[in-house]
Amino acid sequence: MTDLFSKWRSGLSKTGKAAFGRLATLLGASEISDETWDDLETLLIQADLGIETATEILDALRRIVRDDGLTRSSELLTVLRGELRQRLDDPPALTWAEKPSVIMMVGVNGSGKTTTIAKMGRYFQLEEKSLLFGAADTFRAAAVNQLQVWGARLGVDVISGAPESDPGAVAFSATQAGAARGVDFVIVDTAGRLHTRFNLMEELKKVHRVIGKALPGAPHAVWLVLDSTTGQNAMQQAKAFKEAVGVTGVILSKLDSSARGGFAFAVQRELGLPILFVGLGETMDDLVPFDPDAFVDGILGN
Ligand SMILES: Nc1nc2c(ncn2[C@@H]2O[C@H](COP(=O)(O)OP(=O)(O)OP(=O)(O)O)[C@@H](O)[C@H]2O)c(=O)[nH]1
Ligand SMILES: [Mg+2]
Repeated sequence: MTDLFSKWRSGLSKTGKAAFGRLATLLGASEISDETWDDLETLLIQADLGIETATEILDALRRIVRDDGLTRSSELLTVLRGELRQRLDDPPALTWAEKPSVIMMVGVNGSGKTTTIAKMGRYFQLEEKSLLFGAADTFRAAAVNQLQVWGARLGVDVISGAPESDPGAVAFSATQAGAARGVDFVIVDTAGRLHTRFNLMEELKKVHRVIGKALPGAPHAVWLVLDSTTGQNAMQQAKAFKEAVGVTGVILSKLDSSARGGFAFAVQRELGLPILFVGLGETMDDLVPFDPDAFVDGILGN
């Protein structure tokens, strides 16, 4: 547990230093003034909370300050911590009724899908689950290779097709193979695509449908990997993917590289999708279940 906590802490150090770190100075030992409010507003927006969330939090803080008669700006920090925490849901417990459970990974180019699949593999293996990967990113030969390298390290078989073969066909074979072999999980990698590219989004829908043909009820989860450093722009992507393939959960990658971090709040508010895991680095051990308390502590510091 201590280990996991320090991972959050060090993973979020960039956000802590850059966006939220200035809070300590801002909310020093002074009286609350108009300037405090102005600075706080700027800071929350810069931290990528999104205008709506930032405004809501400021309104709530003003109300509490008025009702409780707070005068010291240092007292605001505690209130802020509570307001931030309250806006994040605990991730739902994941339950897997089917064997295999098929998970499809989607997202724009370079968001971290393939790396996250390796991390998921590691995560499930620690839970003593068996896996199979499907390399349905047939767009680039290097993509299949990348997954195979991770597969070899983990000892997970990778089902792939010939270069430039149909991604649906690969997803179909992987799902069927997973069922035939009786593994616990099949994780299907897909090619990164811009949410604005109509044909590519249609192709993704087809991959989704074909998985369902290979195994009725599959995929059992569709996880969207969002790059935390993208900030508010990722919201449009997320909505498009959600609409196209019924995303069931979000993974925030590269939270360790993000200087903002407030993105998680916007995801929670605007997408109505649970944040399940976060990526805090590039190795296969750098995936942790989303923990709202650790997250808020990590960005605000203690
Ligand atoms: N720092 C950091 N880097 C990450 C994280 N997740 C992924 N990366 C890096 O981001 C880059 C892209 O990751 P990929 O997993 O290849 O992304 P992808 O979504 O599969 O990319 P495409 O298949 O091209 O769409 C790689 O250099 C990864 O090492 C993370 O949580 N933290
Ligand atoms: Mg990839």
